[in-house]
Amino acid sequence: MTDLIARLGEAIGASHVLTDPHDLASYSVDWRGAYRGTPLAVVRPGSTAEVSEVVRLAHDSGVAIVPQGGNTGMCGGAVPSDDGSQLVLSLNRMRAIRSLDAGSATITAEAGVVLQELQSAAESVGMLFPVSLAAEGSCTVGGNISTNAGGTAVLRYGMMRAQVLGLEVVLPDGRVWDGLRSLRKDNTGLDLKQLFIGAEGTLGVVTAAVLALQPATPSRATAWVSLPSVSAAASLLSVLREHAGDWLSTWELVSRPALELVVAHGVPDPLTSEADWFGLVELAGPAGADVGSALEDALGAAVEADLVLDAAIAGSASQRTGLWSLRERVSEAQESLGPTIKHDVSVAISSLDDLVSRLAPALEAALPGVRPVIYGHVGDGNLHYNLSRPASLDPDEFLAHAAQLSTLVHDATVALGGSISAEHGLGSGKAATAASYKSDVEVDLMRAVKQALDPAGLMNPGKVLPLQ
Ligand code: FAD
Ligand code: 2HG
Ligand code: ZN
Repeated sequence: MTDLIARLGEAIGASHVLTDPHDLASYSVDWRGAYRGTPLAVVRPGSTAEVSEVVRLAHDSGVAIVPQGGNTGMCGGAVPSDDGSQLVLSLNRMRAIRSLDAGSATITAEAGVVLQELQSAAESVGMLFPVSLAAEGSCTVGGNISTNAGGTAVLRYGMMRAQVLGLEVVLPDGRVWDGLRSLRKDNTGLDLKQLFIGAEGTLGVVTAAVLALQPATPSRATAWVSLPSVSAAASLLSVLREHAGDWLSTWELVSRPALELVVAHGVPDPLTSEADWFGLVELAGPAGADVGSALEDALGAAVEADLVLDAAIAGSASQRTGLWSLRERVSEAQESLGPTIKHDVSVAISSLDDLVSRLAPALEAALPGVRPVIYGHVGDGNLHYNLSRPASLDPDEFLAHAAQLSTLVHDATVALGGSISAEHGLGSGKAATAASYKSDVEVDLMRAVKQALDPAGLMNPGKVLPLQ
């Protein structure tokens, strides 16, 4: 291995091949501290040619590679194994915006560009890059593509997959596939880029992408609402769509326990409602669009129909930021309670109420006092059904129940025709679980694709598909 490290140093510069345990620390653990590994080394190539050379050298030595972007993933996908045998390939030096074409509404960005930098680049030419999530100050284009990230504007713009027009990928043997096309229409055979989107680095390293931009939406109207039930939240979606049409860009749900956590972290709640459910609505339109009136009309109709109990509409940019914090800071606030058993499930919007009402008694019976902290992207049928520990248990005692509790959540979701991973992917944490719910045919197809692209099994092994 000393030989490989030396050759990697010759290829990309010794200062970009990290082996000192102190330098490896932040690349070896995910942001929650839930997944830990020990890399052989961390390599930080600065160009596609360097990524290609690193992957080729590793391939020729039979060494596995774990691509890493902002390391904000939820399922351990960017964390190496703990046996010191895998190279972490960080994309954080590949941060160039290669081109920006406002006329064609496209941007070509390298994989290490941070999502917020991409959004700012789009804004600089009066356009919008619509994928938005609370980790946007750290997560990267390559990570967003590789996890097919969702976020808070999916109901209007779709997930990351919907934004990708073209990709550049370094294949597991080091060859470069230049698929950086910016075409809206291209029916010349298989749409190969789709294989790499959501593949979590198991089929190759994404080095750059052509992404579609949208018209800017400078007119915004934002409200925080309280609701009588989850079924009201689902019905409200139709009312919002009736009144706002395509201006509806966000409809997010927050349960009372989730709200209480954020409020305890200092974010003020503008409502004094005793309700069990709350939500964030945002309409966004072009300059001059009367989104404010549309929001007031929609909420008026929702109050009439007993779907909304109370509402606070942001009157300024700072109030808007405050309302967004009530939703976006839940994840961080829940972390302060200690280990969380996370679930990222989706069902049809009409089944959300059923899911929540089935699970509450089942979880309480399995572990009395367990605390569901439910929130998520209700407009997409996607809930983060996260569990915090009962006061009576210490963290290890609580985590000993993880498998049993997660099986209850996942079984109920699948029984309703849902998915056990709506937007976070599988990583190492959920690979085996997902395979257990898929048919043999589906798992065989996934293995066949992996075998075709990565016959040596060196690209992020054990992620997405469990090792055989
Ligand atoms: P990483 O964590 O570094 O990697 C994720 C996976 O992609 C790994 O398997 C890794 O190997 C692979 N990968 C990374 N870069 C490449 C590349 N260039 N080529 C090939 N493979 C690569 N996610 C959502 O979908 N919606 C949300 O609303 C959301 N909110 C979040 C809020 C918070 C506070 C946090 C911390 C995370 C949130 N996430 C959310 C999860 C996370 O931000 C996303 O999964 C994000 O897309 C990961 O990007 P990253 O650059 O951090 O990737
Ligand atoms: C969100 O929607 C993220 O806030 C994070 O997807 C969810 O931390 C989580 O479980
Ligand atoms: Zn989410």
